[in-house]
Amino acid sequence: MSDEDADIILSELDDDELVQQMFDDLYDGLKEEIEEGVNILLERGWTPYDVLTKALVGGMTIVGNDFRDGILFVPEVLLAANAMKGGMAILKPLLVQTGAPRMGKMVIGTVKGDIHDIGKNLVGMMMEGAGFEIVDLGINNPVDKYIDALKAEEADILGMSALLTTTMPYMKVVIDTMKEMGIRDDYIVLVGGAPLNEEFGKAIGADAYCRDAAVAVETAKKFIARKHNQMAAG
Ligand code: B1M
Repeated sequence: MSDEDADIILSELDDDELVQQMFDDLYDGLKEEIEEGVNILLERGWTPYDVLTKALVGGMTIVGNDFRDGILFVPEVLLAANAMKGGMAILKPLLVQTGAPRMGKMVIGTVKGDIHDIGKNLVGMMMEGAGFEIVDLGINNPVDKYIDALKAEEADILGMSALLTTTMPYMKVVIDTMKEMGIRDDYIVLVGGAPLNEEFGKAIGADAYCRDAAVAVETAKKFIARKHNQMAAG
C-alpha cells in the first residue's frame, strides 16, 4: 500500500472513485479493503450482482491482463484471488437467498490439471441464487470424480470449468467417457472458462458453452425446461 492509499477513507469516495479504488486494492491483494468496499457498495443500494461483476470481476480483469503481460506474478495474483474471495464470501449469501424454487441439481468442478476456481465458484453461487442445487467438486478433477458424483447425486447437469488451454481438452475426455459408458444423454453438459468458445463447446460434444455465470444460469434454465417438457411429452 502506498502512503497515499493509507490516507484514503473508502466511505468518503463516490461510487466511481470507490470502484476505481477497489480495482487498486484488488490488484494489491488487500482483502480487508475489498471486504469494506463491498459492504459500502451494498449499503449504498448496489445489487450483489453489480458489486460482483462491476467491482470484483472488473478488478480481476486488470489483474489478469497484467499477469498475462508479465507485470504481475503468481504470488501477487494469489493475493488478488484471496482478496476477491473475501468479497465473494460477503456476496454469496445475498446471491443465494432468493427463495427461488428448486430448479435442478448441478455437479460442477474444475478439470484435472487446473487449479483455477474463482470463475467456477462464481457460477456455483449464481446458480444457487437461481434455485439450483450445487455439488461443488472443487479443482483438479479426474473423470471418475465427475462421473461418480453425477451418479451418486442423481444430478441433472454437469458443469466443467477450465482456465488453461492445456487443460480444456480434458473436458472432451470426460464427455467421451460418458459416451462410452452410455450415460452422456442422461445429463446436460455445460462448459465454461476464459479460453473456451462456442465452437470448442460444440466440437467436444457439450450441450453448451457458457461465456459467464449469468449465461450459465440462463442456459441451465433453458435446458432444464426442455428436459421437463420432454418428460411431460413422455
Ligand atoms: Co492463472 N492463468 N495460472 N492463476 N490466472 C490465467 C487463466 C491466464 C489467462 C493468465 C494470463 O496469462 N493472462 C493464463 C492461462 C493462459 C492459457 O492457458 N492460455 C494463466 C496461467 C498461465 C497460469 C499458470 C500456468 C501460471 C504459472 O504457474 N506459470 C498457473 C496454472 C496453475 C494450474 O491451474 N495448474 C496459474 C495459476 C494461477 C493462480 C493460482 C495464481 C490464480 C488462481 C487462483 C484461484 O483461482 N483460486 C490464477 C489467476 C487468478 C488467473 C487469472 C488472473 C484470473 C482468473 C480468474 O479468476 N478470473 C487468469 C487471467 C484471466 O482469466 N484473465 C489466469 C475471474 C473469473 C471470474 O473469470 O475464471 O474466466 P473466469 O470465469 C468466468 C467465465 O469464464 C465463466 O464464468 C465465470 C464467471 O463469469 N466460467 C464458467 C468459468 N468456468 C465456468 C464453468 C461453467 C460455466 C461458466 O460451467 C457451467
